[in-house]
Amino acid sequence: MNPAAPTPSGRSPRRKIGITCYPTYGGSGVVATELGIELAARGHEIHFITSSLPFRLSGREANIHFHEVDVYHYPLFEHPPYDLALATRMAEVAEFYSLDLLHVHYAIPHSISALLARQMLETQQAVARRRYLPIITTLHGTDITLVGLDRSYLPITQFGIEQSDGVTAISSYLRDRTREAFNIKGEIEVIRNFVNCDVYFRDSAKVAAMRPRFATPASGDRVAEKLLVHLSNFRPVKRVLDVIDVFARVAAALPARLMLIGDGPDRSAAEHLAMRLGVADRIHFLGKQDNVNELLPLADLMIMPSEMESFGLAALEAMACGVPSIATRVGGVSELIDDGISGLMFPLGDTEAMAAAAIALLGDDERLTAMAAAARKTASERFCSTRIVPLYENYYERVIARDREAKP
Ligand code: GMT
Repeated sequence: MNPAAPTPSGRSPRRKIGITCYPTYGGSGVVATELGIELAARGHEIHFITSSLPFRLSGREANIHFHEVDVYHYPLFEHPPYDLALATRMAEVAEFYSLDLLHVHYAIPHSISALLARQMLETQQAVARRRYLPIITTLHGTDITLVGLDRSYLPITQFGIEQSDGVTAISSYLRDRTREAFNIKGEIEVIRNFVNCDVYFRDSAKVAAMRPRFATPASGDRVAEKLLVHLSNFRPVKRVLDVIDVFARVAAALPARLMLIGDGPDRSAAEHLAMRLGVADRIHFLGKQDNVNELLPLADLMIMPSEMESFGLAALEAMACGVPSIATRVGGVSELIDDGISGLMFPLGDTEAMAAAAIALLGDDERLTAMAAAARKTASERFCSTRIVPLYENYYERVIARDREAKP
């Protein structure tokens, strides 16, 4: 491998990095895509190898290339083998573009496809073309806490983790859980979720212009409506029905509206419950949205009552916009939210306590403003991309150097 030239900033060698993730809506895809965008902006050459264009990419960004994985459908295949098509494309892209490493997000099946690609490159027929391709796997959450624990996936998830050249987890909680559930002895680097604080922030003029579309402002004797928000992929683990329950209690106590951003399996159950509780006309079901950075700052409060969050990226994005969260004390959420200061945490399912806290907070402007400021401060001081992305760059260099030493 030739020594890499430095990036324009001179902070890190310019690397050619392949990134694979789920390109549709979901936290791991968001992190992978935002990471690619940030790395490209820092001068690295990024190659997304995915089944479709990741949803936050336009495909026209400088230093970013997109390689679509095409899966051949043959009538015999009841389940077309995407993992194999992905491995083949990974190996091709790595060879054709001389990638320095492959960074895969979400263990299943991406780490396994990457291992196959690495083996294909190592054992090419033409000896001169043989090379070692380092693989880094980033664990995000349900790949470990849910899917990976199913007996049909556990051994192969463990294999993918153990055979990767580097493994990162997005919280200490997830690192510890992975070690314990999969009996992993090797090192797992914790690199937490991040947010671009120049993109996610509250612009008062924009909020003043847009918020009236979602919540009625004060006028005459009428007090302003409060605006709550929830952002997720509406999977059962997100407990969207708890969001509706909390909101219905809040709306019974004070004038309020709710923005629901996202879509997924529990959407229709949420619509039914909203109708049954008589709050459907106070809820904006916005569906999947691309520019959530324009919507989040409009809100006063985020509701994240998840059954599990290994970190809670949605809450972080809201916090960067000055919106604190009412959240459940699960998984790695306490690594993000300082209870009582930058947000509030409750036991899973305690919608009564969540609603009571929301009502009290929304009725206390001074406390709400202080919590909003603390939320922004946490995001900007601890989780901005400017702080976290260099941790990935540094980790890449350590893995590449270690592999070079072990496999000269
Ligand atoms: O279930 C989701 O929220 C999607 C999931 C994923 O892997 O796509 O998100 C996980 O990764 C996010 C980004 O790293 C974390 O912030 C979320 O906490 C995590 N979700 C869960 O653990 C349920």
